[in-house]
Formats: sequence, C-alpha cells, structure tokens
Amino acid sequence: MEQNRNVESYDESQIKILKGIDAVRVRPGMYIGTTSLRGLHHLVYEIVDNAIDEALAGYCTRITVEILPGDVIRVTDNGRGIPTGINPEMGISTVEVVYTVLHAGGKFGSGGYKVAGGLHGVGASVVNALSEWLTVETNFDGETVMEQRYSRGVPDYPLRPKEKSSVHGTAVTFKPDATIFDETVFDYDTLLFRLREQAFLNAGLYISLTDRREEEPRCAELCYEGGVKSFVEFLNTSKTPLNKEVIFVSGTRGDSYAEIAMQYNTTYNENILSFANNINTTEGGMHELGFKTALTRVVNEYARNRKYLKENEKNLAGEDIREGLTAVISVKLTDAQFEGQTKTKLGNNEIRTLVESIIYDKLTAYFEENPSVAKEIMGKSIDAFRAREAARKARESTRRKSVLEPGNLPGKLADCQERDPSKCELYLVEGDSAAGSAKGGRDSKYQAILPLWGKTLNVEKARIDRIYDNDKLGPVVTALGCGIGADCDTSKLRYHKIIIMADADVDGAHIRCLLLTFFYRFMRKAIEEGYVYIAQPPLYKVTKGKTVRYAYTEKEFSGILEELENVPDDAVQRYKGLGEMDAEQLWETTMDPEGRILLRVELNDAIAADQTFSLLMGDEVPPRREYIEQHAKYVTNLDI
Ligand code: TSJ
Repeated sequence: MEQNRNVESYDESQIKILKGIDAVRVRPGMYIGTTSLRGLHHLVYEIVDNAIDEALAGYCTRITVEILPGDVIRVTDNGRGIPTGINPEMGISTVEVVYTVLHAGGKFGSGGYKVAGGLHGVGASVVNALSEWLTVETNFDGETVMEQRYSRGVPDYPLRPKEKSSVHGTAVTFKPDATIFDETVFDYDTLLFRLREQAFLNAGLYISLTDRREEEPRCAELCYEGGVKSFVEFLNTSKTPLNKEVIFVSGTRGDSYAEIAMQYNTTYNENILSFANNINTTEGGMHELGFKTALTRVVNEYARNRKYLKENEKNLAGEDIREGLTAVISVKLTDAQFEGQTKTKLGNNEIRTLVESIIYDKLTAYFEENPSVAKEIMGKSIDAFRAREAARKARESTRRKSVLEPGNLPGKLADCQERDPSKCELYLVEGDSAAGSAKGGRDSKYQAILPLWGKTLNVEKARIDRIYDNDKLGPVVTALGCGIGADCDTSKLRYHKIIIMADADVDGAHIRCLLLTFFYRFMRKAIEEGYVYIAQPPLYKVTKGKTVRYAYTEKEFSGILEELENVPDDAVQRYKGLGEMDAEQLWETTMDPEGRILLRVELNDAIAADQTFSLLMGDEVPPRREYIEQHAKYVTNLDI
C-alpha cells in the first residue's frame, strides 16, 4: 500500500482520460493541424509511423495498409505486438493506455528515434479520439490475439481475447469521424506517395497499399533495398543522369546517423530533399546546410587543384554547383529539434558538422577515384557559373534601361489604370485576334492584357539567362515586375491575378503547359502564394429563341441540350478558339469577375510536380509516352 501513495485512483485516471479525449475532439486542429483532407490523411500516417517505429526497433518487416469500403483504414504489421498486461499505474491494459492516454504514443521507455516533429508523434490516442470507431487486434504473447474496440475514443469493452494464433503482430482498423473532418474520402495517390517515401527512407522495409473500395482492388507493393539511393533514381526517372551510378555516402557520430544519395542530371534544376527521423524537413535546416557547405567546398577545391578554375577566377557559387543536382539527405538522431514556421526545419547543430564531415571526406575521395564523374560535375558547374554571370549582365542592363526610360513596360502590354496590385489582373492571351477581343472586352480599370504569339520557350531546357532576352517570356517578366529565380520577390508583383488564357485545344494546352513550366521553375512563389490562374473559356454556345447559354464542359453541354429540348443543330456553336468570340462574348463568358470561372493553380505536391514537369517538358521520350498513355483517359475534349 505504501508504494501506491503517489498513484492516482482508477477513477481519477478515467476522468483525466475522458478530459483528454474531449480536448482532442473539441480542438482537433491543435493535434493534427487541420480537419481538411490533409488532416484526414495524417491519421493514416500517424498509425503507420507507429508500425515503422516497430520496424526501426528491428522487429517488423512488413506493413500493409488497406483502404476498405466506406473509407475505413486498416493497418497491420508483423511486429512484436503491443504489450497487453495491466499497467500498474493506470489499472488498465497497456494497449488501452496507448489508445486512450494523450501523448502515450507507441513509445515506452528509451530506444528508437521517435520524436515529436511537426504533426508527427501525436499518438494513436489522437487518431482514436477522432475516429467514429477504432479496433485494435494485437498478438503479443504469440498465443492469443487480443482485441479492443473504441467509439470516438472511449472503450466499448476492456481488452479481451479474440482467437488463438501464434503469429505476432498488430492490426488497427478505424473509420475517421465524419462529424470532425470536412471530407472523409481517402485519396489513393496521396497515401501512395507518402508510403513510397517511407519505403525509400527505410531500406528493405516492405509496405503495401491496397484500395478495396471498388470491386477491382488497386495495389502497390513498395520495398527498396537501395533506400535513399533508390529514392534518387526514382526522382531522376524522367531525367537524363550525368553520373550513371548514384553517389551514396553515410556515417555516424554518437547516436546520430546520416546518409546522402546524389546524382546529377542534364536539367538546370536543383532538387534536394531532406529528412530527419523520416520527417520531410521542407524548411531545410542544419543537415541541408552542412551538405551545401561541404559540397561547395569539395567542388571548389577539386576545381582549383585540377585547374578547372584558373587562379584569378572567382570560386563557384553553391547554386552553380547544385544546378541539375538531385539529392536526398536522411538523418536519424535523438532529440531532434524542429523549428521554423511549420516545424520542419532541423535545428540540431551537431548534425551540420556530421553531414559536413561525411560529405567533405567521402566526396573528396569519390572524386579522386572517379575523375570522369568529377569532370562532368566540374563542367556543369562552370557552365552554370557562366550562365549566371550572363544573366546578371542581362538583368543589370534591364535595370539600367529602367532607370533611363521611365515606365519601360512591354510595348504590347495594354495595362490597367489601377495601381494597387491586389486589385489588378494580368491576362496572358494566346493569339492576336483573341488578344484583340480581350482588349476590347476587358474592364480596363483592373484588367491588363499581354498578348503572346505562338509557343513560348520551353524553360525546362533553358537556363535563366535565356529568359531575359527571350522575345516571349521577357515581356511577361517585365510586365509582372517581380523578377525571376533567386530574385523573385512577389511583393513587387504588379498584378495579384495572373491569368493564362489559351484555347481549349491541344495547342492551347501546350501553351498553358509551357507557361506553367515557366512559373513553376522561375516564379514558384507566385504559384505557391496563389497568384496564378487559368481562365476557362466556354466550349459551346447554345442559342434558342432569346435564351443564350454557355457550356464549359461536355457534361454541362448535354445538360443544357436536355433542358432546352429539341435544340436544332444550327443553334449550337462550338468554340474552337478564343478568337471566335467577339469582345462582348469574351467578357461575358471568360473575363467578367461576376460570371467567369477561374482555376487557381495549386502546388500540392512539389515532388510530383517536379517529376511531371520534367516528364512532360524534358527530353526523355519513353517515360513521357508512358505517362501520356496512362493519363490519356483523363484528357478529354481537348482536340476533338
Ligand atoms: F499506432 C498504433 F499504436 F496504433 C499502432 C501501433 C499501429 C500499428 C499498426 C502498429 C503499432 C505497433 C506497436 N506495432 N508494434 C508495436 N509495438 C509496441 O508498441 C511495443 C512492442 C514491444 C514492447 C516491449 O516493451 O516489449 C513495447 C511496445 C510499446
């Protein structure tokens, strides 16, 4: 009895638990960030992370994730199971503690790398509290599967035996609470993306995803013996690699471990992904910093020693050296400090020195042993350096011009009168006749028109210096006023709506794609901050008597035909191009803020976007064909 003096009574613990569950349900955002689709998917990651921890501890090799009918999720692992004995302090089973006590996530005691970073590590109890129901089945003793079911976080009954089995492991099945989440339909590709990332980061771990919502299940099996090396190969799939073999280096110091895989490709883009304890550190941090510092030093030293750089020449800048580089940096450490706005910036200084010394020592040795790879990298970096110098000169001459000639906006720009960017719109319009109609129809107080003729430069195959003097993109850059690349500053943007307006045919689609590639590669902030839009011109005009109706999709069109009944053929006009509309029609259907449809371009997934742009706009043909064949069913009515 003496021992129990500090221990709360069973009733007190129960009250505390119920209060905790209530707190999560009242303010779910505090625990999972958001109740949007993103938050919904976080529930799955949280459960899977616990199984991955068991894999990191060395006891689990397979994790399966299923989306069941009704958008129920089931996650199973073949780990040790969750301890089932009664927790002496709480008077309930350890399983029940895991699922009902806040912050008593999968980890007990020491060991493993579990840390609370960002939204991670909130624990199974949070998922449980936010689920209409959740069941856990676990076999810890290798004899009996024990089960417990909860409703909105509260146990339906204590942990009880379910069946005999000698197979260790854990299965969790749950249905997110529709009264908490804005949406409860899971997206297969979103889950696949994240699970694949985790499979890359945990070499050899087998993860499967099966979607059983439709009659015909969809399944992906993810297992990469090559780990981060395979990750880099995957990221470079639709690119042409410069060094055939991915460079891989790793090292440890104390409890910390770092591994880095890198490969150059022939594009001009830098693509560095970093992770700390399997969490994507999108804001970077000490591991990235260490990597960049050491890489710059190694390449410059090698370039000097081997006379790639002359004595009187300046050092190559980091950005020159990272042009065309794809790299994945993954570190594991105890007590990770996550900082920054979204808590995805690694703050641990000891990691910087660790990564720096690994890269410095091992990459120097690698260059010595592989002089031909080193030569390619030197050549590429020096090219980048020269291009940057040329871009600087081009930019300076543009700046000088703007000092000498006030208001040197592009000649073709029909600007608006308003000066407050938040009220201004810039229409980028394909073709002279469409631009003519747009100028005639616009609201010239707020809407500016910049005509574009023909195809713009494919920036996927061009460096920044070629943008400034490009006859098509140059005017876009000048009109927008915010600069490009590292100089891009959206606070200088002259219009807060940049609207791409092109025909609804294949050529129009190509122009949209070219312009989006340009914004993605050189003005990504404008997309991220939601300034880029695509105009939606109508596909059909249906006139019956005095009724005029426009249809923006095929579905809408058939709806209108049905609604108006017996529409003669000559009452239907199919718009092949914007140029077929007069000024008034264009205003009415596509430009009038009251009635138009604008699609905001969103960047949900930077890795997928990078790959898609490389794929569609790069120079590797086979993966592009495959992509188009796979996605062709979604492309309708573009070229009929
Ligand atoms: F998230 C979760 F808790 F719901 C969850 C946990 C979900 C899934 C799919 C798996 C797991 C999980 C937990 N799998 N394996 C474990 N193992 C433990 O939690 C564990 C195992 C052994 C011991 C021990 O001390 O022997 C301790 C623990 C916490």
